[in-house]
Amino acid sequence: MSPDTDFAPTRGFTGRARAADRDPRLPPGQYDARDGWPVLSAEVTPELAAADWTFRVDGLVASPRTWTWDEAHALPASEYRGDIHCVTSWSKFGVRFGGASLDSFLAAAGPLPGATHVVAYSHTGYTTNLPLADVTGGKAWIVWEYEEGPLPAEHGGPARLIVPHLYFWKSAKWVAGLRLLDHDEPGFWEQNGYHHRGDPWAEERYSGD
Ligand SMILES: Nc1nc2c(c(=O)[nH]1)N[C@H]1C(S)=C(S)[C@@H](COP(=O)(O)O)O[C@H]1N2
Ligand SMILES: [Mo]
Repeated sequence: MSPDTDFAPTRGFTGRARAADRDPRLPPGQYDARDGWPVLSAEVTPELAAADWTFRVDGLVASPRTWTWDEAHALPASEYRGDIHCVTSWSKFGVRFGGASLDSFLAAAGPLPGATHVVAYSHTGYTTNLPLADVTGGKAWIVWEYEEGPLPAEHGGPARLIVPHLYFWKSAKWVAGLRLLDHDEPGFWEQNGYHHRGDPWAEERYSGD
């Protein structure tokens, strides 16, 4: 029996007790996955060698560009240390991802003034939409390292997008590119009922939340 169910019926302080015990890093409705890292893919893990991986930025940009593995690694190194949250309700605290800031790629391509949204797409065909403001200003990365090693293939290696302040379905694995648009265009999960933005602190899980 959990401590909550032990005293909840008699004391009626359930909500308050839970709030006090709760790790402040945990958004509402989430649990701590601790050592586990669930694999969540609507797709089969592709056989994608680093040498064949490319990342493109196009759409509403001054100069559309494609980076190879080596070219991407020549950008200033940048890492994310912090938490991640999946809409299926697991969160992981204090993980490290290494790669390059998405800002470095975007600066080279030069977003045009009309660009408001992006669609991130994968080498496998997965898509997800994001407001441009959610992937600029140090909030998004293209990463190829997890902790101190290479990003495992089932978690998106050789390289994936991470946008850790939003639910993790926005973090396209095996990322192939980013298209800048002047409108919002729902991606794979968003067409299937997920929220367009996906802020875990606001519990934006499904469209209408
Ligand atoms: N290309 C691709 N990226 C994807 C997915 C996918 O099916 N294909 N699943 C998304 C979902 S729903 C989640 S929660 C995370 C899961 O990442 P993980 O498998 O590394 O935990 O990847 C996201 N990125
Ligand atoms: Mo997910």
